[in-house]
Amino acid sequence: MTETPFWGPDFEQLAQEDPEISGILLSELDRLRDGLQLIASENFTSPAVLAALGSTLSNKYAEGYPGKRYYGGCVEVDKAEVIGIERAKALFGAEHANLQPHSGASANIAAYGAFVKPGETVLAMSLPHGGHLTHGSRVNFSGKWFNVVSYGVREDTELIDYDEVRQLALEHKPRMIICGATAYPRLIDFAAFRAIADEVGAILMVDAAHFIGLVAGKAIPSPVPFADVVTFTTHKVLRGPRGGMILCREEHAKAIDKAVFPMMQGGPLMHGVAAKAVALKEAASASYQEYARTVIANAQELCAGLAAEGMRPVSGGTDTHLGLIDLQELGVTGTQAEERCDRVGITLNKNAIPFDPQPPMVASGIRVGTPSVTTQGMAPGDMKAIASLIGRALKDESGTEADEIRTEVTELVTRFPAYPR
Ligand code: DSN
Repeated sequence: MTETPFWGPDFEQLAQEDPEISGILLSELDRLRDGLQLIASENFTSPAVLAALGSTLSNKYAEGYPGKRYYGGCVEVDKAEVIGIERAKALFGAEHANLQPHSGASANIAAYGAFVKPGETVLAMSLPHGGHLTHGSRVNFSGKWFNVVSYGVREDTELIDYDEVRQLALEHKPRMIICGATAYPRLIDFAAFRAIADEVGAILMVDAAHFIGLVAGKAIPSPVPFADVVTFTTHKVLRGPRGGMILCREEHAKAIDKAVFPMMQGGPLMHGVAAKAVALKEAASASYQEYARTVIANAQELCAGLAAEGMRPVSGGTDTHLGLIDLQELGVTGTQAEERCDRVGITLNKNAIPFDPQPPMVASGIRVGTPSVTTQGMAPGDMKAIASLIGRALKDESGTEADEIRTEVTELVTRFPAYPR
């Protein structure tokens, strides 16, 4: 038998050389397999994506872009990056793509760097209403270096208040308007944002991190025709490696590329770039489109099931992969809910709800998402069981039912193995 030509992940060698770390890897795999993973921003990457991540492309310095590098020996990584760029452009109908941002925050820093100078005004969604740290939080570079004006949702509908967005834009004349969120379950009206941006001469940036996988799967409308620039992470519904990506109009290509490198980052992570290319190929398949549609159908059923358990979905439900759930009627805080779910093997996160009376570290809500359970093969018919398990876990203040609930969680996930043994 000839030796395998690929020098890839070798778990046995890791186990021999570093049992401490290999043990952690195995325990984490058990944790993923044995529990319900409902964090809206997580997913289970494919073995092909993991293989690219665990490859020798990790060794290569490749500052610059394909054909214009500051290091020799980039011939192979150049090919991987070009393939990835072409796949991104084709999948999203974009004029330009940059696969080098290390993360969503890095992609957002680059977008600010390309379009806004320190001290200039940016209009973005406030974090307590579902935005993101990089959309102007006072503790983040965005809030420290830029004059960020925030919009939010209406108290009665819990939907983005487009009238408020327009009024604030007219009043403050932002250089850039950002839409996109981390805890907003509804579709965003990109055409409305485009019209407001045009009215005040602003750049429109869409932070599509949470929903870009649904766009890739053609399950929801795309922001690409409306935005000057679209930033996102590659590891959420899109199911790629951890990382970031930027799409933009050709007229902004140079500014974006220069903002990623050399302005914000040094050497790209070429194993990550190759893994992004693999994920983009997977996302272009018909089965991925079916997956994206099921992610939404599952989230809608999960919200309905949680409502039946006495928990209120913010805005009444969801159009996407996530539900934001108000627990006030149940008399349980977000922190308590996260802890009670954790002890039965259900992983989710506490989350502020709009106009939350609690501080963010306590919060009145939870955020639930269906990317991972859908990758496992669960269907809308399975969501009622998950909602019931969450409901029982939350109402079990003393923890006396915890063992029984955990057993039922294990029984459920065993029918849908993540990374089958
Ligand atoms: N941390 C991500 C999320 O969970 O939504 C956003 O950056």
